[in-house]
Amino acid sequence: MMKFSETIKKIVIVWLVILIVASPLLAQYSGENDIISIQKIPDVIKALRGMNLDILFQEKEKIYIVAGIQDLIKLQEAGIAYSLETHRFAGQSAQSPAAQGGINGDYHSYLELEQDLFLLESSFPQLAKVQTIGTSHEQRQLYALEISARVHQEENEAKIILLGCHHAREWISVEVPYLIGKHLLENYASDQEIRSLLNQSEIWIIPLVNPDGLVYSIYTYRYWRKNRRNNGDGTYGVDPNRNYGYKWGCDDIGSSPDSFSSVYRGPAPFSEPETQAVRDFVTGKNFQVLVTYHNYSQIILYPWGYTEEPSPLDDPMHDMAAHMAARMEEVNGTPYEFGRAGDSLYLTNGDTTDWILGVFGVPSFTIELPPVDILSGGFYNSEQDIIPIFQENLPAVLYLIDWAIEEHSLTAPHPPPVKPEPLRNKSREVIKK
Ligand code: 0X9
Ligand code: ZN
Repeated sequence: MMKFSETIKKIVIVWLVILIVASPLLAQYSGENDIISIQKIPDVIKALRGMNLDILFQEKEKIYIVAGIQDLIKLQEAGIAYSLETHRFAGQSAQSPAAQGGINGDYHSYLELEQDLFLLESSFPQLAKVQTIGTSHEQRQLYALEISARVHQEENEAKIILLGCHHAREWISVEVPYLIGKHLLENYASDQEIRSLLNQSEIWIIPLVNPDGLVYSIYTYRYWRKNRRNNGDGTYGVDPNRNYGYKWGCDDIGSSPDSFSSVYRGPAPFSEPETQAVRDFVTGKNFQVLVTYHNYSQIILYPWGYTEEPSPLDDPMHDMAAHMAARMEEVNGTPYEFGRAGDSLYLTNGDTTDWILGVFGVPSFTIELPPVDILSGGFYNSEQDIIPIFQENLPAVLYLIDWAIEEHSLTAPHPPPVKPEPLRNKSREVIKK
């Protein structure tokens, strides 16, 4: 019979062997994916369809993909050859951002944003209010900043909502809505146009929908996209922009039922605390219009995303996007394309804008911020570009606030008719004349 101490020794050795063998796989599962390239040949393109891979960009002859271990296994099983490209793109992260504000430079971390939102509230107490609208998987607060003249009074005003950072690696999408809010507050007193807009509207800004993902992207793995749900099978993350409840998972084109996928749609519509918070916040607020910021591509997209067919609001949203693009280009000469999401980019289901239009009938836009492609930086924008990108996006928002005010005035119930005053002698005299 084996002695008790020998048994323990054997168990420990077996566990050590398991840990050593499994650790590279575990590292992969935690999200440390690679960039790979695949030759663009018709049979391969056909085979890639329906695999729901995280496609970064395409060149004439190659497709570049962010791939985790499960994706690599899938490709191997399908007999598709790939090359590792991670090192080729590592140089871009070295160029940006500089170290002055921590490893994320001038970009906001979760804590920096939290601090700056409360700073805006305390600097502009009559105009700004911060509200917690929910909590993420890892218990971070999800914040909404309300901006309006007489912010503490309940008023029946036009409402517009700006969202940022559904996708962790899209850092510029935090900055643009935050800086728009800051600009509106800092210029209310001096800028007649902004004063007039804020006197008649409420602007709601949720600059960081996916704080856990952002933290992971800053400190662990720059290309992380999803949130940080522990899927319980060794994989992490749900794509928040596949988790909204309209046409959720209607097919597997652009969203995936597989937990390892970077476009995993989650176990159920609105399964995620982050999307639940947006849903519960938006429901019942009667917004006139929504913008959600992403990057990259320099394009303004509107629903539908789940089909190539036009939505009932296709014409007005096309006109609005055209207006926005024209105003944006005037600022720095940056061209933004525009078009129907499912038609112009690719099909997806469960995204924010389809849900807003599908459930509330409200026009909604995805703005894919710069750069235009991966060769111009992809998910990286240099710190010097943060302000110009905000500046070129500002006139689009001013236009939308104005549009929302007009729309609200047409749809809001009119105030009760003023009771005519009894005619006084003087008036009678006038009538007599
Ligand atoms: O895929 C997305 O969620 C968005 N692009 S990103 O590169 N930022 O991830 C685009 C969503 C727009 N909707 C559709 N294309 N349906
Ligand atoms: Zn995105």
